[in-house]
Amino acid sequence: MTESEIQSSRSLPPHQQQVAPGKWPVVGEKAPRQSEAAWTIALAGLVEMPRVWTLDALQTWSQHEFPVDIHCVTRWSKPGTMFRGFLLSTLLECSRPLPDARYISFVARSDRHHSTSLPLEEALALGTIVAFACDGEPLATEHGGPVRTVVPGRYFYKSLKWLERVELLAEDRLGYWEDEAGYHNHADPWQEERYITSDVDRRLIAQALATLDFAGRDWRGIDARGRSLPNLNASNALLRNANFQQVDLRNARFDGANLSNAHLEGANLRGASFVNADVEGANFRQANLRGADFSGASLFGATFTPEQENEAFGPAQLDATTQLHPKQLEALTPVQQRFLSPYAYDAS
Ligand SMILES: Nc1nc2c(c(=O)[nH]1)N[C@H]1C(S)=C(S)[C@@H](COP(=O)(O)O)O[C@H]1N2
Ligand SMILES: [Mo]
Repeated sequence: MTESEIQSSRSLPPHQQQVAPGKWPVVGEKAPRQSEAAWTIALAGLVEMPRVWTLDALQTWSQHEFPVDIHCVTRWSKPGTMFRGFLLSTLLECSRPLPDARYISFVARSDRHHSTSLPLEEALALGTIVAFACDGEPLATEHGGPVRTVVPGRYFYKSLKWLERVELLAEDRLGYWEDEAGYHNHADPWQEERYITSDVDRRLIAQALATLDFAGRDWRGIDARGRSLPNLNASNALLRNANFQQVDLRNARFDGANLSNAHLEGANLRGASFVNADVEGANFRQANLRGADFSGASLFGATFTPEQENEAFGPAQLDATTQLHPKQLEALTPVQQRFLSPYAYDAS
């Protein structure tokens, strides 16, 4: 087979297009921070032994070739790109992550301290590479030279140019694009996880995420997993099929909002307000609902506790401060009714 036959035999993720041979678009920052200081790479955070290496030292480590299919979220792909370097796991072996380290953040030697993050386990399982060369040449500056990370199997914004710092964290710290532009934090191109919402003005969503003001917005299907949105104001917002799994939504206001079929599993909804909201079919398993107010909310088909064994999410947490009227339980399955009845009372 010729090279082009090999390339076309490989299927691309949905809605991606292969770049012309020899082409490689430059995306985002074009150059690292100007600095006289020697280039060093630090490994910090939740590790037994924090380390700092000079670039020269790292470059002497044994290197290998790794073929990678690049998929940029802006819809170009460059399959079969050959990166040269070593695996992230090699770097981590030297410092031994502590048991609490669940996330890894890569920070760039760039003016805006550009960064991106991944669950640590995922970064390792995907075979993240610390790369110094590409297709037989040292990495060009605009493509992250002298050293970048490459994460196979994720959109290319998870691959950081000009690596300066690797930090292990207990809690996730959203990366630059993920935070500023609403890029999806999971970024799997095969699932088209491009943006946390599909058809919204990105500046609008960036602004709303920064100010925590979703009031009255139509953001059906928004995927906000892994965010932290305490005190969010989402009154009267249209949030059907939204995904707020494991999101910090303490004291959030969803009064009058439409959350039908929304995913709120594991969310922290302590003190959240759902007054007159539509939460039909919404999933509240394992959510913290202490102090949450469901006055006047429509609960048809909503779930709060598993209906079967071995479900990923356990029962929600409620207590005497959760506001729920016995009448509201009538719209629920018997399993849900039995679970909720100790917490429902008539406050009038
Ligand atoms: N330091 C830094 N790394 C970055 C970016 C950036 O702006 N700054 N952009 C990301 C994005 S969105 C993409 S698609 C790739 C682009 O890499 P390239 O310019 O080598 O194609 O780098 C990623 N890493
Ligand atoms: Mo990108």
